[in-house]
Amino acid sequence: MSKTIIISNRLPLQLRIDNNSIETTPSVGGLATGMKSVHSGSDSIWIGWSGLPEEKLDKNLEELVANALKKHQCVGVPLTEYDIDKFYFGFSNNTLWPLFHYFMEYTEFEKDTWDAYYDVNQKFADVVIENLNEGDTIWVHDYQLLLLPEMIRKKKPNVSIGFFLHIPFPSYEVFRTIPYRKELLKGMLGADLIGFHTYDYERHFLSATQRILGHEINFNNVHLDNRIVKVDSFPMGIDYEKFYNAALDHDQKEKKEKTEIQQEIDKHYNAKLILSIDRLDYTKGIANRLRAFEYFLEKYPQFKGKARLVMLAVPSRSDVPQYQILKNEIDQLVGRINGKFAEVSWTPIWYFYRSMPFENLIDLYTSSEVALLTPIRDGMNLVAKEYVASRVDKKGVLILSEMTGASKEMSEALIINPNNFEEIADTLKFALEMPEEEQIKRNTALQKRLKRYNVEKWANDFMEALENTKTNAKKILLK
Ligand code: ADQ
Repeated sequence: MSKTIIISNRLPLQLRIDNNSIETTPSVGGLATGMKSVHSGSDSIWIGWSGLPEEKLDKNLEELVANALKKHQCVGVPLTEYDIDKFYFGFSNNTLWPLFHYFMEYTEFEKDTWDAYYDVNQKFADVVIENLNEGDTIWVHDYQLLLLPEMIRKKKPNVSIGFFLHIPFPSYEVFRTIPYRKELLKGMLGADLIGFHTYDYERHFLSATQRILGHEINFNNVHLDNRIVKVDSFPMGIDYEKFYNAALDHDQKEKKEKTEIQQEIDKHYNAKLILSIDRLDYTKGIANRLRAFEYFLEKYPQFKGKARLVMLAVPSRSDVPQYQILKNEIDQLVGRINGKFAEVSWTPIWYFYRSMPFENLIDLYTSSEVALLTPIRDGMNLVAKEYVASRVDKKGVLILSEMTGASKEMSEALIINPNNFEEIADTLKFALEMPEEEQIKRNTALQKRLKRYNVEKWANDFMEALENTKTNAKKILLK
């Protein structure tokens, strides 16, 4: 029986070694949820790193881990601490991540991290080949595995391969600066179908392919010597029902069942909440947001005591120096702004630096009158969609950076330039004063779209397009 093989850097579960036994907890991230419909059933496996470096595993533990993974239809790729350091923190997060988000000043080009990136992609390819049968379909995810499609194709020329990039693909002028640009493009072009969140990323990729590799492009088809690769956009959605239903349950909770955070929010009901949630990452525009909020309080002092920024930053990549610098900058900014404006009964910013359980995320989504999301660059931004899905009464205003993929589909949100503090301050005022009928009108339209294009539809659309790609490519080649 043919199967689908999903491949991503990390497997969709967390492993913990406890006294020679292995505990597994499923991941709750967007990708894990999104792929649920593809990964469920007996005809699919997921290949990725387990999160445990080789050095931590003796023969016995290795077997235990493999068995635990097998129960969840997962197969591990063995990575060493060196691999993680050079491939993950190195080339993936010090080269590709900043460059693809237009942070050229943070981008490092190091030969040893590139070599490790190549070697780890090869390790993934080896595990895939070991698990691959004739007729299987492969779906590779994200920027850590750009070389993988070609590596698989070399060994298995006829297999059907899809690739999806979760972050932006930068414009040609930025992409061309990377020394390994040809290798990276060729790696991706090993796929039959390459998917992006937006049409803009798709165009950037096609333009880079044409100018760097000289391939002929026909609409969104790249013509190679003996194959055609289709390039298309598939904007990722969310598990709409999960957020909507959780918000519905939340609203029906009796007072005594409320979480501590919710009780605290209820006590401060006289200040409207402006929410932001992101991983602590320089691409998310957290420092900008704080400065813009400070400017807002200066420009519109009538909101002192009447509005509060609730900022949740989830720790991320804290071994990378830029992330440590950013963390310090944010700590200082929050301290300074709170020190400057706080009154006995009101603190302008509530800042949480941690991951929160799902029910607390729902507390925040359902209690905030405004969501203020200001990334400098963001492939999609699922938080924007989760906020809107959680507004059961259809009230609430989404302010969203035009640099996010999500802004392309969410035109009823208030779209801002994250570098324009004047615009952010004015938009915040406008949002806090927006009449309820207008909020409801905007959210009704947004919810309708999010409900229809949910994450399951995204995954199914991609798989369907992958299935059709080979047939269509053959037709074009025969013409
Ligand atoms: P991320 O950069 O991680 O993803 P995002 O799309 O916002 O960004 O997804 C974050 C996810 O984490 C959301 O589903 C959110 O609910 C969850 N989350 C946030 N804070 C949390 C917390 N404190 N506790 C638990 N969960 C939390 C990358 C790209 C994005 C792209 C996605 C999907 O950078 O641009 O949208 O992949 O393709």
